[in-house]
Amino acid sequence: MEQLEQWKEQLLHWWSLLEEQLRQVPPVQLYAAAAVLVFTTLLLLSLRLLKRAKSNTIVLTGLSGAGKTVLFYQKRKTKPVHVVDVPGHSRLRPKLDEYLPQAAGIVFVVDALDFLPNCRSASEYLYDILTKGSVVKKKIPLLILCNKTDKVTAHTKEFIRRQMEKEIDKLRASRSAVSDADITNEFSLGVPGEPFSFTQCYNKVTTADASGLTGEISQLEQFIREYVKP
Ligand SMILES: Nc1nc2c(ncn2[C@@H]2O[C@H](COP(=O)(O)OP(=O)(O)OP(=O)(O)O)[C@@H](O)[C@H]2O)c(=O)[nH]1
Ligand SMILES: [Mg+2]
Repeated sequence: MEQLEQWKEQLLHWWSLLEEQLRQVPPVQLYAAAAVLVFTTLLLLSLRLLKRAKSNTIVLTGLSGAGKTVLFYQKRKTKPVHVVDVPGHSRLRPKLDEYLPQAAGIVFVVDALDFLPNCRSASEYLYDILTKGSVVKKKIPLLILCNKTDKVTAHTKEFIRRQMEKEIDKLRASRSAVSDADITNEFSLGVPGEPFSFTQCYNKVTTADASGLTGEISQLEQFIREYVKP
């Protein structure tokens, strides 16, 4: 109780000091300071709103040659959704980080025809995406889109999913061994001691089929409908 009184006294003392100080400052300066304060608050608020409003972007990623650009043009023929096509070449991959903050969903395009020789590098790229802070924190849903299913020799999405889970499981072991020096993977994947499965991810990971060539993209459309509010 006594302490509370002491605090009150101290506070009143500071207040009177402040008042005295303020009286010495010309009023114009006070108004200017208040205006700057209000202006910055408004600016920050509007920036925040703008960021949220822009979150209707679907980001297409995947290795070079997976068929992203063909899918991109197929998608453009239908409903107006903001889709960005990030080239798979490793030198252009940093572009992805620019779009992720606005992404409502990520579509990871896989070449289902030429899958096996590319399985490792595709899994590595996917691993990097799934451990990014911007993806994990916002739980951005990711669709593994197995493209080129117009060809009979294309692998099924179940096969591709299983192979990529196995590959990521191996990567997880090798990456965590060097993780102290490696800062690019901000988060770890899966449950330690358990075989990796996409169901263990913080964000929802699903699989689907498509053919950019024949325009069979109904499962892609469904994913977009689910996560992009018109
Ligand atoms: N059979 C078949 N071929 C396809 C399909 N989609 C794309 N292709 C072919 O695959 C090749 C690569 O397609 P792109 O769309 O350029 O690949 P990308 O993913 O944009 O590649 P980058 O821009 O280098 O990252 C082209 O020769 C396409 O004709 C498909 O659905 N079926
Ligand atoms: Mg392309």
